[in-house]
Amino acid sequence: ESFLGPVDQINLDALFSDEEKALALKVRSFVDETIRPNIAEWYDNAVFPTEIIPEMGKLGLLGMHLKGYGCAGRSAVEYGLAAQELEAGDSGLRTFVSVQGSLAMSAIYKHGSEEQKQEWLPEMAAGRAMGCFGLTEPTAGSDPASMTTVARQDASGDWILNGKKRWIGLATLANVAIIWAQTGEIGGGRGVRGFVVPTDTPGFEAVAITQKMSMRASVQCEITLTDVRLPASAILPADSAIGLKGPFQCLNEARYGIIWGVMGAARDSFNEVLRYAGERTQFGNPLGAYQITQTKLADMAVAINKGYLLAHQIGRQKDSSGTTPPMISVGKLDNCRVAIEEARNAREMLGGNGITLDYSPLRHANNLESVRTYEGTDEVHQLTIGRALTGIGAFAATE
Ligand code: TGC
Repeated sequence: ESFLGPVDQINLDALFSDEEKALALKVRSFVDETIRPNIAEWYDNAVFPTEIIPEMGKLGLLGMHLKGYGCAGRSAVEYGLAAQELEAGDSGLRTFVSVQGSLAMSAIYKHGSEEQKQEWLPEMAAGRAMGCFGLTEPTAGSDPASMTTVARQDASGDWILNGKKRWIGLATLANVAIIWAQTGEIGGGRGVRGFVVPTDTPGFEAVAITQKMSMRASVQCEITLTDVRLPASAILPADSAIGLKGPFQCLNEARYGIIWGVMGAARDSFNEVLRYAGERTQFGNPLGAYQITQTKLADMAVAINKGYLLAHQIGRQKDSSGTTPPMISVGKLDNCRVAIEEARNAREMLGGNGITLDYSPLRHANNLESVRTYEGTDEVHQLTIGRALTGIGAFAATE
């Protein structure tokens, strides 16, 4: 049987090495033992379980694609496989791993000084320190170039940060925040720079956003920065971090993880409804004996098989000659679309039972509303692909 279970109708199993499959199964055991028995309660009570973070560190899941500094140095495909196993548990927990590894740690790894790397990466890889990534603002979502958080250097060389960030994962729990701020004129992408901000710095305040209907086993926050004073050494110094390409290179990593992650949520929804179709009897037969159920299951499996193929192709590409932003956009756009549609289809097939937390598909579908929106909405990715196809940027009406 395929390591991906019954959804694998095209021998996807053969695309992966024994080592890759062993890693996926190890992460699956962690999810089965630690996340599955508790996720309904965490979701219902809006709890993010910080106690499982050290175990994630031991499994090498934090910054797992980075090399050195206590990180696991795994391949892109292995990282993807781990992401889909985690998201089969819950998108909120995969999101933590993405924010920690692909955003906060990647920012330090790609753009940080040696001192910044030594100070933060080993602690973050072990799960002893948590990070967050502050790019989005209350009025700057799809258009981060319009950010109004500013960093100004005073005569002593210190940086002073002022502004607000919103929708920032894990900020109330984080020890360190990567804050992107405008050092030039507001409205210009090239003046954007990143700063390593210990969250106990005076003037840094994070408040959790409550009453969410999605990602309930995770925390999204608003950050207020009021005269946050940082030493000159707090800036991410690398040339690669000058301008918006600094954060965008980190977003590429997180978007890549999503391409795989959401397939885990789709696969879990499929497994749940396949099991149900075998057990639930109506009009004298199990639901699975009705043609209408079988055609739905078949369409779900076909869509999920294609999603895995897309993730696999982009993953192998990333491990060989690298990816381009449009490639990542193709995967993020379509795999999110497929995952949310299949999670909703699964909910529908579960009937009334599907609206409870006894079954995973509606929880997945609700989570995927966030996943589909963050790290670039459908439209941002469609327009990224459109720009690659036509050579014309169509993000702004005046472009
Ligand atoms: P544009 O002119 O296209 O680019 C500005 C500079 O960046 C470079 N670039 C990239 N570099 C690497 N990877 C990419 N994917 C890149 N895309 C662009 C580009 O070459 C240029 O470099 P240079 O050297 O010429 O300066 O920028 P634009 O302002 O026109 O924006 C284009 C657009 C719309 C695609 C971009 O703004 C975008 O991707 N918007 C979506 C933003 C987004 O995904 N936001 C989510 C943020 S995540 C977050 O804050 C919290 S969610 C996670 C959590 O905490 O839970």
